[in-house]
Amino acid sequence: MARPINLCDYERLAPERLPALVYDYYAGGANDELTLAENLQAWGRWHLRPRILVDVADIDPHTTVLGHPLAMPVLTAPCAFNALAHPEGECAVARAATSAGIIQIVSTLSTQSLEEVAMAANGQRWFQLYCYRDRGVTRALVERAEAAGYTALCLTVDVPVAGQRERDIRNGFGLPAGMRCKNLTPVGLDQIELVADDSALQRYINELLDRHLTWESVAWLRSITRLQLLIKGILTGEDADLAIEHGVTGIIVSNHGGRQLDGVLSTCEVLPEVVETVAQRAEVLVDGGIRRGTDVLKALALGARAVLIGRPYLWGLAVEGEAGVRHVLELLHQEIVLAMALVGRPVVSAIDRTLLA
Ligand code: FNR
Ligand code: LAC
Repeated sequence: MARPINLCDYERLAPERLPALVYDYYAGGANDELTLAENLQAWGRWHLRPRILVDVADIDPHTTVLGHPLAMPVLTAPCAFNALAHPEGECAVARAATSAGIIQIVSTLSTQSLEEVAMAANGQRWFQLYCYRDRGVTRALVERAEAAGYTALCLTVDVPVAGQRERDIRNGFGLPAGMRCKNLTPVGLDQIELVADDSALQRYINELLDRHLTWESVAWLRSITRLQLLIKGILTGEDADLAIEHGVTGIIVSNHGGRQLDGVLSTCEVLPEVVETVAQRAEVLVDGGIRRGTDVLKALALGARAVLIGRPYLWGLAVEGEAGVRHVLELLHQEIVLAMALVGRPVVSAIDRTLLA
């Protein structure tokens, strides 16, 4: 294929660059992958209402999220094990996100340590937190993220137990020899060794992450850090309400890219309910199936402050390392600018519900 010209082109190229085990881990979802497919299709069900004869000579896709400037309303989602795509892993993503002027959210399960990623580029970054059963382990991760200059914590709440990812079970997914979850090296929990006919990641999550996690845990987390706190994985108005009661300033509507509970609604369909309940008391972000500039505009029109992209940057990383991630972000930027021009909304604040039919 010639040079990719959109995000899906990168996805089509990725299988040539990745072992099947890695491709399936990145691409796959839980069980029948119904929600995975829904996430992609749901954005296409909304249609745009363009305004005409608006001066679109200058298009400005800048915005802020929780007070942090963003060159466009996009962040990179926390995805585990970026080194499976390219040896420069999370550090390459850090450099690409910084040059694009956006925020990188670094996974607890990164293959380079949170300190190494922080040293790789001077942009803004947030830390995605998985709570280990051992609260001492969790607290140490939070303290390290603070010390390394991360400006917010995203607590992921949709993995009390691991989803059933059948591709990973069939493939026997785990990390190759020598690859570690470096953030956990100090406590000796950094290995996810291959096991035949089972997902070593599923075992790891089920053994080590805290399935007792409740709102009390959120209160505890709120009490041990001054960092801004977001919850990632909210899918109902009821839970959005509780999150705000617990001092959360950002809510990420997410179904983990269809990798946890198969059969939940697409995030596009859930977003309006959450936005309505939140009623401006917190900022709402969304991820899942965003592949086009018009998808980003639709998410904003439905009330999201910004979106996260997951798999598209992993495909860029797999195909061309840092340059691939940069290109993915440039392509999305160009598509956002073009879409804003064609719908006659030259600034982000002009994108509202009247854009959609
Ligand atoms: C993820 N996701 C994820 N989320 C999280 O909070 N911590 C993590 O470590 C991971 N790891 C991870 C690995 C891989 C390979 C994927 C594809 C996803 C979920 C991720 O942050 C995000 O919610 C989805 O990827 C968004 O959907 P799209 O953009 O991939 O469709
Ligand atoms: C995943 C976990 C690690 O989605 O969040 O693979």
